[in-house]
Amino acid sequence: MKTPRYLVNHLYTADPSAHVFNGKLYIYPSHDIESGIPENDNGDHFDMRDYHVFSMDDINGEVTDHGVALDVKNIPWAGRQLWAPDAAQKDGKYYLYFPLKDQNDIFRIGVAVSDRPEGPFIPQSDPIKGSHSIDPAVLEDNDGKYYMYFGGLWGGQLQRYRNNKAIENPHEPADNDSALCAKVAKLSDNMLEYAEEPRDVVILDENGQPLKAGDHDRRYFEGPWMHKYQGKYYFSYSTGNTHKLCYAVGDNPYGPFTYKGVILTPVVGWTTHHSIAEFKGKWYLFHHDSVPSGGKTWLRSIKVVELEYNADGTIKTIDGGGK
Ligand code: FUB
Repeated sequence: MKTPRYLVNHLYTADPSAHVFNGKLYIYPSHDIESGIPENDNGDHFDMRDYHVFSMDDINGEVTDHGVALDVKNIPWAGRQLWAPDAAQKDGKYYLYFPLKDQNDIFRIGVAVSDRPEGPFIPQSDPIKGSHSIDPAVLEDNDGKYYMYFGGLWGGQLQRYRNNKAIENPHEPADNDSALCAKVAKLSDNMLEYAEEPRDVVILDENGQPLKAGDHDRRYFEGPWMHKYQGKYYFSYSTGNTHKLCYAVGDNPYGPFTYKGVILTPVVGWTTHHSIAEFKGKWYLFHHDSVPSGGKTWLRSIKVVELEYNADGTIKTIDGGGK
C-alpha cells in the first residue's frame, strides 16, 4: 500500500497515534466535532470532548471503533479542549495521555488508566504534576524506560514557558535566536508522573547549530513523535504554519537530533499531525487531512500510508496532496 487510505468515515478524527499492542494495531486519535466556534490562531475551534479508540487486525482490514474511551465530563480537573492523545502499555495496564485545558484555560497533560488497550480509561484526579502545553507522545525504549515528548506553539501555549516555568510576557524568540524546542521527560515507574524535569529536544542543522526560530520550514511547532529504526532515534514533528511533517535523527532519546528532511508535504487543511509504527514487518505513517469535510480545518479524517526508507536510513518523502 503506497496510496494513503482513509481509515474511518463515520466520525471526523485527527492526530492518530498508532501502537501495536498484543499483535493488534490500536489507534488513539482526536475526535473532531463541529463546535460552531470561529476559526482562530488560538485553536479555539478545536473544541473536542471525547476520544474513541480504533483497532485493526490487518492494515488493509476493517477498523473497529471501540466507542467512547474517555469523556471530558469525567475528568475532574477539566476545562476544555481534548487535543492529540497518545497511549502506552506497561505491565498489563494501558495509559492514555491527553492534553486538556484546566479551569484556568492552561493546557496540562493528563493520564487515564485502563486494563484494556481500548479503554474505557479512568482519569487521574489531577494532571501530571508540572505538566504544560500539548501533544504528548510516549516512546517505550528497548531498555524498558518510557519517555514522553510534548509541546506545541501558538494555541498549544509553548511560547508561554522558558525552562518549564511560565513567563510574564509570552512570546516566541526573535528569528535569529534558537527556536523553541519540544520537551522530553522520562516517566516515573508508575507511568503517572515525570521522573525528571523536562529537557529541550534540540534539533541541529547541517552545521551542528540549533535550528533558528525564524526557520519556519524546519523548526519544531507541534505534534512530536519518536520511533526507532535500525538503532537510531527518529524524532518527527509538524512545522505548523508551513504545514510539513519533518524528521531529525539522533543516537539517544534525549538528542540532540540532526535535521534530515520532510516526511509528508502539506495536506489539505491547516494542521498536520502523525505517528509512525511498524506492523507485521512494514512501516506506516498515520496522519490526517481535511479533504472529506471539504477543507474544514477543524473536521479532519485519519489516513494511513506505507512509509519507506532509503538504504541510508533516510525516509522517502510522501506527497500530502495539499499546497
Ligand atoms: O487536534 C488539535 C491540535 O491540532 C493538536 O493537538 C495539534 O497537534 C494539531 O493537530
